[in-house]
Amino acid sequence: MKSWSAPQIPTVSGRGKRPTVFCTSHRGPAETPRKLKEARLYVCGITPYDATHLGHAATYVAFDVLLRTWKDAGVDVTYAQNITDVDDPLLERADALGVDWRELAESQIDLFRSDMQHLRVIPPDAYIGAVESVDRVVDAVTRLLDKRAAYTLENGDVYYRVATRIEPPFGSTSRLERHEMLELFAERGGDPETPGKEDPLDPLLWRSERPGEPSWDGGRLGPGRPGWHIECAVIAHDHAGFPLTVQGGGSDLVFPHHEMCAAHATALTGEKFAKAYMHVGMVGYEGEKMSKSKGNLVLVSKLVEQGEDPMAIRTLLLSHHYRSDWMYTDGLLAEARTRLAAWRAAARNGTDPEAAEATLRDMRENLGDDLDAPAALDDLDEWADSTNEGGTAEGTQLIVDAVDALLGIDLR
Ligand code: 5CA
Ligand code: ZN
Repeated sequence: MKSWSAPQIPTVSGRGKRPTVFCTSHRGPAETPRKLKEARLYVCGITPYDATHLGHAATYVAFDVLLRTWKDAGVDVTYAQNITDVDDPLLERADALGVDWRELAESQIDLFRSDMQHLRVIPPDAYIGAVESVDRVVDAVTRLLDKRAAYTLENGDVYYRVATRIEPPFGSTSRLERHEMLELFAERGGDPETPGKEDPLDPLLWRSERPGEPSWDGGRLGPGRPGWHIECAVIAHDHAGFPLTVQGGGSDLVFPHHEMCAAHATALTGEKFAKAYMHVGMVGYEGEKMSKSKGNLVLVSKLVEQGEDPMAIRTLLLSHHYRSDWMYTDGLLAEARTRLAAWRAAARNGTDPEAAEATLRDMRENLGDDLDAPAALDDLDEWADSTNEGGTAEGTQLIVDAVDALLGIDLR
């Protein structure tokens, strides 16, 4: 699938630190090799039916900062992202709107691309849809059946057996208790009640053809369509490779999605799925998580259409640590706008080159420490307060380039 145009990234003198990131599975800092030279990043992409709200944007901007921090540290990154361009919520939404599901997906992916471009998010190297991966999914599900890691119900639906012995074992990604897993599975797209399943937690791998639903040739599986978790396991395998250095997404994906992706991947290949799992906190609005079902969406495209500067939106997103949950308010966006204006005003003044170097060092230090973007923005506030006569254009140039390269905020 076509992605979007990459923003220019200026080169900045010196090197940043390889960032330590908090890993959900370790419940602490991920074990990142000090000499990490190459990284494989997979970030769960959108289901194209309600793009792009500020929660989505917060997630992709957070991984964009990881990518930028890695690049600044000289790490070579292979980055893949999927698009869940066929799944229940998309089909249901298309039905409700009375439009073709393919048209809905296409228009929402277009919107997402333009939003990512406005927010200066670096595109993945591989941007891959579920639909274009059906053959690979069929192959993977067939192999899981052959390995007895999956079974077929009478109606032709294929399920993964969570009891399959794998190393690391099922449950080591989320480290939840079984009762917590059962609760989340039911809440987040799982079907614990389906009769005939061996374990209520067993997730769907292949949904056999139903009247009125799209389907593809599944070979031995019969016609049908892919389950959600196997889609990401297959795309991550083919386009980034195992073990991923970081598997990422919002915290709503910890269970079941990332647990199941890891289980499928390991059952298929014998390899560990990811060395680290990075999860972004949930953005909410008016007291609840931002989501289509709650009807409380603040869309990036709407804000931009109303004349909002995308760099103010980016500043707003970066002023919250990626792991925190937070509530959007219009006041927060106004604050971000004011801060951005102060930095831009400062960029018109000269900066003492030594002070510029010190600001760059501080920003690199803060981003190296679990991607502390809010602290890096505080460094910019300090810089903006201290620019004045006696400074040079070179000093300012260094800051402007650094803010662009590291934080993706264009102060020009
Ligand atoms: N297609 C799947 C992933 S394979 C999916 O979850 N799509 S999504 O459109 O629902 O979400 C896209 C990304 O945004 C996911 O990483 C998800 O975790 C994240 N996300 C969704 N809602 C929020 C929110 N309110 N705050 C922060 N991140 C969110
Ligand atoms: Zn995913």
